[in-house]
Amino acid sequence: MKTKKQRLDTFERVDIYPVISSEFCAGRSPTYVLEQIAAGGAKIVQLREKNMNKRALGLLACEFRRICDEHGMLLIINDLVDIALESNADGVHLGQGDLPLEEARKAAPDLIFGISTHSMEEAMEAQSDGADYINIGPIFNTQTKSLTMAALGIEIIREISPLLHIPFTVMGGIKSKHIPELLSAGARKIAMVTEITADKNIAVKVKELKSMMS
Ligand code: 3NM
Repeated sequence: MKTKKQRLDTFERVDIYPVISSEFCAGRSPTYVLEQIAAGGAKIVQLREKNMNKRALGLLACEFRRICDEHGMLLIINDLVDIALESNADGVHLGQGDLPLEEARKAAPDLIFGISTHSMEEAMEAQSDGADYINIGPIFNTQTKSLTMAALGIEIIREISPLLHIPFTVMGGIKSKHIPELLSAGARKIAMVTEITADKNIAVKVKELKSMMS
């Protein structure tokens, strides 16, 4: 099993952060999509399933673990610490309404914990609560998640990033055309769902995105 330090070292090198939900895989299986993402050279994946029963999700997470191990990729599970432990994942991504970080950490001290944040206040709170990384979003409008708040816009990255001493990802409506402006605002880790998982040729897409970031 990897140590938390090894996991964080790999996380530091992440550029593209693909998030897979089976409902956004354009009719293909999530494991096929993960194989393609791995072939494109991604170093991390998040499994985000909101409507799957626990047994099916546990099995899928174990399949993801096997594929991630073959490619030296980190596996992050959305929301569920028990599924992350059962599948030997590297971390958990928590939303604002999920299990409090302190409690989650007690259950899984060696895992990386990321937290979704949607404002300066939430970002500062997650950092002081001890998150290993945060996500800032939604940067642009997205149909992928029903969010009550308006898109934050790129400027928020310039405002929040100087105050962070932990890594951060950005997310929400991000397409390849946005990469240059996100980079110039200070983003270095870019999380995407549909731009990657709904693409016809996922491996080529991931390679393109990575080359835009290097
Ligand atoms: N969380 P796409 S935005 C799952 O801002 C999720 O916290 C967000 O999907 C947040 O890349 C989002 O297809 C969906 O727009 C992002």
